[in-house]
Amino acid sequence: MNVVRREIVLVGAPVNDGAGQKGCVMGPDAYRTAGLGETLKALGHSVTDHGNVRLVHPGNVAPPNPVLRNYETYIGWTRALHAKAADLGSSPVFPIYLGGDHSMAAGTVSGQARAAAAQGRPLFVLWLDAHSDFHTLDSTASGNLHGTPLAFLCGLSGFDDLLGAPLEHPVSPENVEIMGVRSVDDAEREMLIGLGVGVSDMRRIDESGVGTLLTPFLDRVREANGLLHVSLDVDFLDPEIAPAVGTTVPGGATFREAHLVMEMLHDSGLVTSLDLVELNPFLDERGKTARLMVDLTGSLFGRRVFDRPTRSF
Ligand code: 4U7
Ligand code: MN
Ligand code: MN
Ligand code: MN
Repeated sequence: MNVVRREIVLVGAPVNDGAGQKGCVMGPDAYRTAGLGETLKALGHSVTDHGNVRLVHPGNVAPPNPVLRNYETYIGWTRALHAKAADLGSSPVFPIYLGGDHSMAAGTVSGQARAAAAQGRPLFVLWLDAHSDFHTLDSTASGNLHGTPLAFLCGLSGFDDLLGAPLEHPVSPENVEIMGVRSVDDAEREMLIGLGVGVSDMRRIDESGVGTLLTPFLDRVREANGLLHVSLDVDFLDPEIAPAVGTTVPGGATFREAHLVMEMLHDSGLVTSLDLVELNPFLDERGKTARLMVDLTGSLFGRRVFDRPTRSF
């Protein structure tokens, strides 16, 4: 098989407190149970499971906005995952962060961005999600912190508590592409437009096709010699095929659209780290969503029907 053998490291991030509904804490073990490691090994990769990262509680920090829920654990997880990701990002391994709700990406992506900067390479981020997760700590109305990580990562202000200092290596908003969006709050929309974040909403996907929208972004990553982090929120997928998520929005990516994204990402050879987030196994139907997420990861790591044409004419 024509796959580049990767050294994959699995990192559990049992982050639960950023979402409104409990249950993402079980995500890492659901991926292990669904055979993520075995699937990747069967594709010819080496897989090491580093177990779960542990939360280090930061002590008392007053939330800047009374609506915020579980602010201190957001800080604790961000710091712990930032340190882990900065470490893994400086070695040749491919980390897969098993969530956990999407607030964990504040740590994983900022750590990968630090490691990228140390190599003098820009980090690009592909955010596959029904939502844009672009609230600041001021603008969020729900107070659910899984709606804020991308704003933090792009360097918006007000997040200095997370790492205890201003973010040193923000991701350039122009290097972010959000795909699959169909639920954006007004405050987020203004900030996304103001900063020039790339957004391919579901309507654009319907009109142009997901492949046509993904190609120019991948070309830019390649031209910039960038590293590419993919953050895959379960709710990117249509809830009919992926019910195990607390924040379902109808009209999501189909089975084939999602696989095509993963297959194109594989063929690009550009992806260097991955988050699998927002799986809530408590809401799943006999492991259906966990298995789909594992299969999608398989496509990202080279699974295909044919690895060469069946004939030459
Ligand atoms: B997820 C929301 F209001 N925007 O802020 C909010 F619609 O990581 C949803 O993408 C956030 O699942 C969803 O609570 C965060 C809401
Ligand atoms: Mn999300
Ligand atoms: Mn979402
Ligand atoms: Mn969600």
